[in-house]
Amino acid sequence: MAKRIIVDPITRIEGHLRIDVEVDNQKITKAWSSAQMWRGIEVILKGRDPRDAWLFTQRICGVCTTVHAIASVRAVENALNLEVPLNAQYVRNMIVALHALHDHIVHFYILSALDWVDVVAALKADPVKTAQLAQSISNWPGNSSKRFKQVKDKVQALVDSGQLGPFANAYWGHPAMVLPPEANLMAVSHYLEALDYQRKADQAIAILGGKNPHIQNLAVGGVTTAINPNRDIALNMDKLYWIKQLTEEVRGFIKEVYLPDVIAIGALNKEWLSYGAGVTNYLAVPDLPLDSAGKTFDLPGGTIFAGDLGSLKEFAGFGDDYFRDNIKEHVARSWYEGEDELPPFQGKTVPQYTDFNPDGKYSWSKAPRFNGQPMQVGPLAQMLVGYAKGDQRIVALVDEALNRASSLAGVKVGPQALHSTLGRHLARSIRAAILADLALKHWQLLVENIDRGDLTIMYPPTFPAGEQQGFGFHEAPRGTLSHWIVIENGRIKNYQCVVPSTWNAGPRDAKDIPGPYEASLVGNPIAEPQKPLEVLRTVHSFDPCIACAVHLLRPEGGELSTVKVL
Ligand code: NFE
Ligand code: MG
Repeated sequence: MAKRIIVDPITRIEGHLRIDVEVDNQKITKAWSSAQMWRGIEVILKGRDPRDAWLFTQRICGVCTTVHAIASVRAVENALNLEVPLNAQYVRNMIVALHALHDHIVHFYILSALDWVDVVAALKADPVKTAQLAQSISNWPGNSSKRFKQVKDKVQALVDSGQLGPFANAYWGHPAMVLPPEANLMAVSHYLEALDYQRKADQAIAILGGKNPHIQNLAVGGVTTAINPNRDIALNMDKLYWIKQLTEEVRGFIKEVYLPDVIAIGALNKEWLSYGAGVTNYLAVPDLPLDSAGKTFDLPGGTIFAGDLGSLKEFAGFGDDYFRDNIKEHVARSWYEGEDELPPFQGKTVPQYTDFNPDGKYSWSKAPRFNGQPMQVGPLAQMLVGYAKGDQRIVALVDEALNRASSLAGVKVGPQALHSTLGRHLARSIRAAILADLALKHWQLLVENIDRGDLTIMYPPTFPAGEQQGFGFHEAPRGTLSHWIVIENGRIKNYQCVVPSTWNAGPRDAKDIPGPYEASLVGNPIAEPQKPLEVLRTVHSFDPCIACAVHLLRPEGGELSTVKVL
């Protein structure tokens, strides 16, 4: 008989997510993804000055702090047909890239590695053999037997103290944890180093953005980062070289640690390259614009349907009408008034909480659809779009990673394996490697532009009377983000955010079609129903953020459901 497992809350994510699964014969047969929080950002924006929207929307999330700011200024600029100076694009692009580097490192090591890495089993590792393993996959200077011995002693001291700290309450010793002790020790050592490298990326963002989290240097029409090579208070050459140094250090960690670790963990858990595909319609938007208007980009965007790379249809640039005309948000299974599917410009956000009903309404998340279809968003979507397009950087790195995984796994791992739980991790680490190069490329472009004597950072906006509509998109760490604004006489009339985790974590729609988390869980094995590690593996592979997905807190902070502990 089918058994119901409720995991509530899912931990090591941002926000409050409940996952229900039905398990039959040790396999998941049905799943429900329920966002358990409601915030109110779209609602409080009404009537405000569009130039302030980015400061409010950026507070949607404490993880992807920059992304709503970027999407917001792009939406207002699109409504006003306003370009931004090249310097502003480059400064924004460096922030976008550095933020993603921080975010992808934190996601892999801090939020998801412990689904694969058994910290307690690392105590059985031989530090010399660990160094041999690590040196066989990477040239990272931190991969010495001395370092691994220190980390092993540190973990031993933690275990002896009985206080595991950040390593408490995981599913240690679970039968699905198959890494050899040495791979576990290597990964624990890299987990600790990851803390330093994500901070370096954050530091570089703070130098550019004034503070972090939540940058302060955006403006509709550009940035407020004063550039002057000769002034201490402005972005000068000293600060630019400091940023370059930090970015190079982070790039080293990504290429020599993060990417090889994901390849190794993937090869050692190869059956997880076949679980978790779920929705194989993919959506990504182009990003890192190379011109003032947002027509050419360093990262590709488009749609792919039914896993068929030949179906690729690209987005041309900011304002693309294929993007604008195909998105609707469904609320048939969400705790909002109405049943209608609405395009974002006409979008409504009127909360109406009823109980959790798996056959009716069961989530605070809306269900976005593209041309009526659920879409998977995230690094995998963007890497597949790039692969389908023949983007040289992406094809080269994807093929190299698949070849390395094949030789470690002893079986051919082809592009088909990307449609999976571990494929999402692999795509994210490849995207991080590409973004690290691109952060430095945009650093170079900025320096060359300054060298030509261009110090312009902003084209100030003017707001005509009457109504304007605009939308801005951004490929955030978790995928495609778009903000949609209707302006009337210089004030916000409507504002809707369609967010990566809304695409992925969203519930069923009016036609009962499940969202990506729900679809990806079906077919996953469950070895021990009391310890549903496999649910975490697949859900974490998307990097959930429910603060973003719902972007709406009940002001009274009321309890929405009782937490059911496993
Ligand atoms: Ni709150 Fe976010 C990202 C956005 S989530 S983390 O990336 O937008 O979907
Ligand atoms: Mg929304």
